[in-house]
Amino acid sequence: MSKQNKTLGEFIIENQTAFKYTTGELTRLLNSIRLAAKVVNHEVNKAGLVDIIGNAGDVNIQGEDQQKLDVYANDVFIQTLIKRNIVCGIASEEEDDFVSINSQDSKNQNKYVVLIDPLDGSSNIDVNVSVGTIFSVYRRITPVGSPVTIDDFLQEGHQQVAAGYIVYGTSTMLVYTTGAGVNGFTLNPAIGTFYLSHPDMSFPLDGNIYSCNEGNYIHFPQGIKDYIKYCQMEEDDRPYTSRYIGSLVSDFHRNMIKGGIYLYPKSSKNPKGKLRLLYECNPMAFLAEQANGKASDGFTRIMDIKPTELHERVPFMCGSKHMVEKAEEFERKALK
Ligand code: AHM
Ligand code: MG
Repeated sequence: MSKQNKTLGEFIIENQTAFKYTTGELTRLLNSIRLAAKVVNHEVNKAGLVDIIGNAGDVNIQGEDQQKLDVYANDVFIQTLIKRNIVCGIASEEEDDFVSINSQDSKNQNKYVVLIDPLDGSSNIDVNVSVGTIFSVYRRITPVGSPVTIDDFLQEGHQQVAAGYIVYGTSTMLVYTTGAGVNGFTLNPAIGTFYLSHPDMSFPLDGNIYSCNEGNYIHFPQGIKDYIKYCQMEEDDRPYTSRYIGSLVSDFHRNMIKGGIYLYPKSSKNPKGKLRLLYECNPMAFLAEQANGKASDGFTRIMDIKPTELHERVPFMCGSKHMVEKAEEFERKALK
């Protein structure tokens, strides 16, 4: 069988021995995420057909309206992981606090915690634009068998053991890393199987796409404004082209394939940035670095930031290495 014909299930099993802490637990965890992704994909795909779009009426901890599919995706991922008894804790963008999980015998022996954004970019759902799921996995640091604590979730990004995303796009893909490169799998919806379609994904070192919400330009820090002007300048291989879907997973996915940079800087509107460190930026940073790219807050490597709260926000830039380095250079220059 050629490498491209491999299914995600086969790939996970074949690669579990390469993972240094292997006990089969991470394999079961990834298989559960694969299953939940298929269930959510089914629902996302019929969003235009049934009366499921629109606000659920709840407001989450960040003061944003939740949409029905956000709630649905949250339930599917959390319930799938809880019922299979493979994690000891879950934190989600849609939950104010982390969930501590007890196994049937009430002594949870599981080692992993999962942090998840069940449906990112959900403001795009009702206009039929791609959305995504982002996940991040850590080994707990508190003793196995005891209830998880906030410390198990507030770990630096470089401690991640796995991270990935699902993009519900023109085709649905699951892309993940366990620290040995990045591989992408495309769902064949007819038979409900993910196939390895994008082995060893890698950001080109340079690119010509910049992705940011330029509507916020006036509120950006000077260094970011200068970098955007640099992208637009007629010189060498520039001007670059601007592409912004407003759906992090989709913008990241395109930039990884074509070469580009995604920026969500801090601004006077969002003084700490908008994106969440633990379940948006860290997993994307892990994937970026594993794919020869780079992720930072403009000054510091994202995966070196010490988290202080579950729903913490950070400025974020991520993508082709040379492009991120250039944007950092402008940020530093503007401070002098
Ligand atoms: P969400 O978690 O509320 O969906 O917000 C995250 C999304 C990202 O997917 C996207 O890149 C960004 O917010 C878009 O924000 P904006 O509309 O301010 O440009
Ligand atoms: Mg989100």
